[in-house]
Amino acid sequence: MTQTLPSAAVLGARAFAALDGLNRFTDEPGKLTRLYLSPAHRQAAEWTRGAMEVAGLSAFIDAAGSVQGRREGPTPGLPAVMIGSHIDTVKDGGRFDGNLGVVAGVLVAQALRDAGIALPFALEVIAFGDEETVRFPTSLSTSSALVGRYDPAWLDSRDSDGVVLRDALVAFGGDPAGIAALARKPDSIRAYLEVHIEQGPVLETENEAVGIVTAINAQKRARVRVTGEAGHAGTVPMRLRRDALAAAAEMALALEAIAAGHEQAVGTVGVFQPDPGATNVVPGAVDFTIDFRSPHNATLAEMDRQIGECFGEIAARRGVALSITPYSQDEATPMAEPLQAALAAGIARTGSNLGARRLPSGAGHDAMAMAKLCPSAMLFVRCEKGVSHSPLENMTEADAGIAIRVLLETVLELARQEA
Ligand code: HGY
Ligand code: MN
Ligand code: MN
Repeated sequence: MTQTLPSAAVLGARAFAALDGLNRFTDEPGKLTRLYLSPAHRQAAEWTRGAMEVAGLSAFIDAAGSVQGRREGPTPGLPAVMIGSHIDTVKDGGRFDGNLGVVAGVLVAQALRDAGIALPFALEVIAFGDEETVRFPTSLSTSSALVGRYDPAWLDSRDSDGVVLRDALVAFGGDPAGIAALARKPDSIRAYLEVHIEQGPVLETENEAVGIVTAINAQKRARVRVTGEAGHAGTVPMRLRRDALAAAAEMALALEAIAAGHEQAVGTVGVFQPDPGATNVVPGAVDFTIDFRSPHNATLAEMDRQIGECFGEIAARRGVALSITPYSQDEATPMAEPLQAALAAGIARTGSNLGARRLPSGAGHDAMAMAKLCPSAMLFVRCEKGVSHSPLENMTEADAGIAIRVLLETVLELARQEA
């Protein structure tokens, strides 16, 4: 068997062909919407399992809905180097967020198998299913299952249509009772590597194809409910109103001001649902979400305090009731230094013209969960104007190929270290 490895250009072409195949599966024709446990997620999981098998991995869809593929090392049961990302998307999302990292893992496995290169460890590829946590109020639930931090309360959570996660998981073909058994022992995974588009402008601005993630920002999300008093839009005098929407709007602007007050922090209201939502009715209630993040845990805690204080003051002044229900929180997560160095070595082996820019991640990733179990690292790839969570998300085939070749070289670097 030859020892030749495919060039970055060949890997890029393969990656784009694979992404075309994977991204046929959507819950909204004409858009890419693939929510956790939806019919499109099931189709995508089946496609991914097949692609893993073609690449020489034995693959299955696990109890939580992730797709796991594995090829043993010289003897069965050795610790694995795991390559992964997610195949769920946001609503009307981009083709590359998550999907690229899964395809990258499959192509690395295929290239090593085709070149007849045996590794001193097992190789695993995983496609997580609930990284976006768009459908249910969970937090990286499928990667949390792998690291033994699955919260059983998630099974009772409901999506916006009232569907219970447990029921959706059974309908998907998952097994709520089998989730606990997915937890891996810490020494069973030697390293977790994730390739992901940057979803920001730094690499493009600095004309770098790839970059090494130093840490993933701390983040917190909560559901907020403001309850006032519904009334006739034409007859209730302004001074007598307890308008829930006006109060919630003031809170949204307050979150924006709090985030703007902290260097590198961000704050977003992404969901905003007035009730009853009729033109001639003063809104009696509003449900909205808050998502706030910072590179520093202490700053996130201070923002949390400010939000509680500020929202409480607005509610008291306006005579409305307020409930804030946090559902997701992750500390700032540093990426393993030795794996950052291995990625830098992989970059150096891929192209002398490539930089090894280190940068933080403002976006969350499954690597935040995996880092609680094993050394984890991420390779960022340039994307057009840094746009993501949008159908305008784009990148070049050449950059995809460079990133996958870097990943391949990094796995070989870990193999050299092991030997
Ligand atoms: O929201 C995030 O940071 C990630 O894309 N789910
Ligand atoms: Mn992602
Ligand atoms: Mn995303």
